[in-house]
Amino acid sequence: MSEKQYSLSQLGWKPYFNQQLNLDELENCAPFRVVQVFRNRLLVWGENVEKSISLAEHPELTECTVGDWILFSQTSESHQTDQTIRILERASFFQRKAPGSISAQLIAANIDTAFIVSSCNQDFNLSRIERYLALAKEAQTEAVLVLTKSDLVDQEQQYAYLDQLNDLQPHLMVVLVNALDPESCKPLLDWYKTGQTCVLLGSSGVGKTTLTNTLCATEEKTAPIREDDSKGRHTTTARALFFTQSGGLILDCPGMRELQLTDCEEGVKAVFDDIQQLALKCKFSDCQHQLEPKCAVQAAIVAGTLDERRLVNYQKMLNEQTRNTMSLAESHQKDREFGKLIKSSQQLKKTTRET
Ligand SMILES: Nc1nc2c(ncn2[C@@H]2O[C@H](COP(=O)(O)OP(=O)(O)OP(=O)(O)O)[C@@H](O)[C@H]2O)c(=O)[nH]1
Ligand SMILES: [Mg+2]
Ligand SMILES: [Zn+2]
Repeated sequence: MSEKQYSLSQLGWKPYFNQQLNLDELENCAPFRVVQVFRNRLLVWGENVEKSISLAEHPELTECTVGDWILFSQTSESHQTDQTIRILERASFFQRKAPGSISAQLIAANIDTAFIVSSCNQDFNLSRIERYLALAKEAQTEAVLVLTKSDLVDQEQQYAYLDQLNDLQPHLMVVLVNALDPESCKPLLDWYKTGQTCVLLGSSGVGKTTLTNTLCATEEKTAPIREDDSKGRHTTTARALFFTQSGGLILDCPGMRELQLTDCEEGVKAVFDDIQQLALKCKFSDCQHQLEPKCAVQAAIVAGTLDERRLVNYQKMLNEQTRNTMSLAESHQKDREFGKLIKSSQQLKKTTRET
């Protein structure tokens, strides 16, 4: 445990969390925010204090993700013997299907703004951007698109990227930056007021850590959580929260090679609201927008007002999230049935022994 200089509100504490505490808890407990998750421990920050929590001693906290608030009882002055009361209900959370598994993986919790980072080069991909936007919509979190490496393209190319994003979503907030230049990143600090938490989401190499370093106070460099990858590049391997110069918090994440959606129906539908609206005008209420007559969606594609790529991506994302959500629900059901089976066989053994 070490002393630090931050208040709960600087750490993102809000009335939403305070309301979850009863009078006794308000008096005798202390909330701590998860700043970093390691294999066997959590780094947490509380009022003017930082501490490391062993997951072996607190297995109930294995489910925690960065940004979570944990309530501990304060049984001693030194905070050494604190008991976990509970993980507080999340105001928002980001999740995806864990790569190589059917389970969901929590990416971050209690986020105010999502910075979707893409660079002005071959990484720029509208379908991928739509994927991140759906994630942010599902979490009911404000999304800002950050286009990095603006210094590597000329103005004409910059406008071409901006035009594509404007066509994608006319009111999408877009900030073009050279992540290495503090002056160019200044507009981003507007989203980092004290008590606000932003997450950086995007593929590997787009400049999330560079942005973090530029936006943070100099002593908050993110170097310790970066490793050399096979190509000798530094790549982020763990999610962590940092204070920025303007007093807000920023969560740097490892680049996502695969962002498979799960439990994200509302998010996907919100990102493709234009298609949803068109579908209301199709002749058949269950129109698949393929070869059906009087399909308003296909008519919009023919008229050039809807990009066919968008329809393809919409259907792909919707099917994917339905499939992933169902496999997860099925696996939970199987777990429950297996649990019941074990319980009833134990019961049977007990009754057989007793009789
Ligand atoms: N010229 C230029 N280079 C940039 C910019 N942003 C990032 N870079 C460079 O791009 C490389 C990758 O940047 P990182 O910040 O490590 O990328 P990342 O998104 O954190 O990558 P992962 O940790 O692997 O997810 C580094 O060499 C940066 O110096 C930019 O705006 N302009
Ligand atoms: Mg990084
Ligand atoms: Zn249709």
